[in-house]
Amino acid sequence: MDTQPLFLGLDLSTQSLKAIAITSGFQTAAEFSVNFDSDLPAFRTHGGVHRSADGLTVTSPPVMWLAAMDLLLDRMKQAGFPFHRVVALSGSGQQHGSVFLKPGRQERLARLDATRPLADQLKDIFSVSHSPVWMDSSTTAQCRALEQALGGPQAVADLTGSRAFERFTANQIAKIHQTRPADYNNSERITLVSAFAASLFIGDYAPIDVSDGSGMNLMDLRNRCWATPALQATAPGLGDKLSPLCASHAVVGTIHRYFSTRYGFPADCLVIAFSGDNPCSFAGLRLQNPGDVAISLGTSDTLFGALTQPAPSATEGHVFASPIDPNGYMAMIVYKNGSLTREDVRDRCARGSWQEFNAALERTVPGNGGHIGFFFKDPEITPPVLTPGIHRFGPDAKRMTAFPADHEVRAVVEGQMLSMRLHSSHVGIRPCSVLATGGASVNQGILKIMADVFGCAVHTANQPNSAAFGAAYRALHGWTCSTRKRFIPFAEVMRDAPPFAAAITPDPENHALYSRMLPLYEEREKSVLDS
Ligand code: ADP
Ligand code: XUL
Repeated sequence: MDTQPLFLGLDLSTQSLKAIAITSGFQTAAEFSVNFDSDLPAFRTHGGVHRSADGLTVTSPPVMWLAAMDLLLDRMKQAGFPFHRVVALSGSGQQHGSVFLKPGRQERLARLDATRPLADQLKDIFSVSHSPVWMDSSTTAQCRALEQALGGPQAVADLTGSRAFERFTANQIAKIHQTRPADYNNSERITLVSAFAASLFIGDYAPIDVSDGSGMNLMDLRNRCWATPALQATAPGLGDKLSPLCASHAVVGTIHRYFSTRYGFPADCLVIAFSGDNPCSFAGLRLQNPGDVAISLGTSDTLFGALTQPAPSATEGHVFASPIDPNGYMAMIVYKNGSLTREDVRDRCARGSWQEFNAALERTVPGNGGHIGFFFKDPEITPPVLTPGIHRFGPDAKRMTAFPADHEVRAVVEGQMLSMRLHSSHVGIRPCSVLATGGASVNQGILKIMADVFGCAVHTANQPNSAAFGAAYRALHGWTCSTRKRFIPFAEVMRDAPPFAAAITPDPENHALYSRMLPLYEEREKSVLDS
């Protein structure tokens, strides 16, 4: 019988709760999941959330997360999952979402009764029964107030790593304090989704790891402690309500006897700090060296990069403390116009076929004969653009209303890649290697332009569930540091992980051409933003 130790990664995301167990040899031993809408219909969520009529307020019931944990662990038990082999676990949670707990509930967590489900015992611990989640955009007034109190958007970014964003926890807490002061006052503890899930496993309030803590507009990014001016500007007495911060590889406790008695975890199973889903994906994609960049070409496009020096921006992106390096940082830039915008061009100009799309790329040359386009099919996050539209510039710098079909195809891909290079440089990213993931990373034509624009090798990783894998890797990392009683670099722990797929190498001439094109692209972008 297999007796290898297992490392468990949980992923409490917006729509589902997943578990992935790996061996120290990086074999995937098991995967399980619970979908909130279909498996827990009593909570009446759509996509895991409830939306207000105006769509601005978006929440999830935290009791649903408890019920999901009960169901997931029960399913694992029924399937004969070898809980007794799990030596460490960690987790990933959707970022920014907050959980508000009534006074005295620490005691309740400590006294869990192994004969009853979690949801049954803990359903009344929440002072706010509907947790704000990252999709909420109802707190613009609170964002402006925070920026005003701290000296403007760049000051907030310099202190916390991001300007004030509606979904960031400070602004959500400020809204609760202003609109429901009694609920705020009745909250002894305010924590993140990730740290809340960790609290269940240790039977105590778990600390917030510095990486997920960076998504709150409340943490001093460089000193990795709560930023007093931000706390004071958010709500009175907040410093006493927040969980303390901890390193992302820290052991936050050993597993509560509830889980060893009910499911068979070993009594000494370590619980490593839980973190946010993007930090966990960053770990799952093993971005361990400065200059390592991952680009996920999914529904939206996301770029992650490892940094040694943070350069937070008031206009684009976020800088978080690294989830794998206590002295490092990760930058993240999100684009709304990703695959759906490429699909729109494919459908209009390449008869709905990726093959035709790539043939059009083959028929055109790098630089696109001077045709540059900005494709905002949807309002864009990076750069911030509210009004959808397509802006085209011809070789003579004149605006054009349409491009020939082949130029349109190349323009959308070149424009997206140049934008990623430009805006990632604004937050301090200097790529040395790029790892492409997500649905469109199967497209060699797109990857070739990516390699030429960034001027570095592009590898591919076909790894769905990178957040859950990242949580399992972080469990292994934290466990290794704890058992060896010193910090071990993440890269050393991941040394034997399977390599990513072979690279596309850049053409130096094409790269030089794109480097010359970048200032022109930036100028055109400015004119689009001003118009
Ligand atoms: P999600 O972000 O929802 O997880 P995925 O990472 O699965 O999305 O990516 C889905 C997208 O991948 C689709 O919208 C599709 O446009 C894109 N895609 C799939 N195959 C190709 C291809 N050959 N070339 C370019 N894009 C592709
Ligand atoms: C990141 C963000 C989302 C959530 C999704 O800033 O808001 O990616 O983390 O779970």
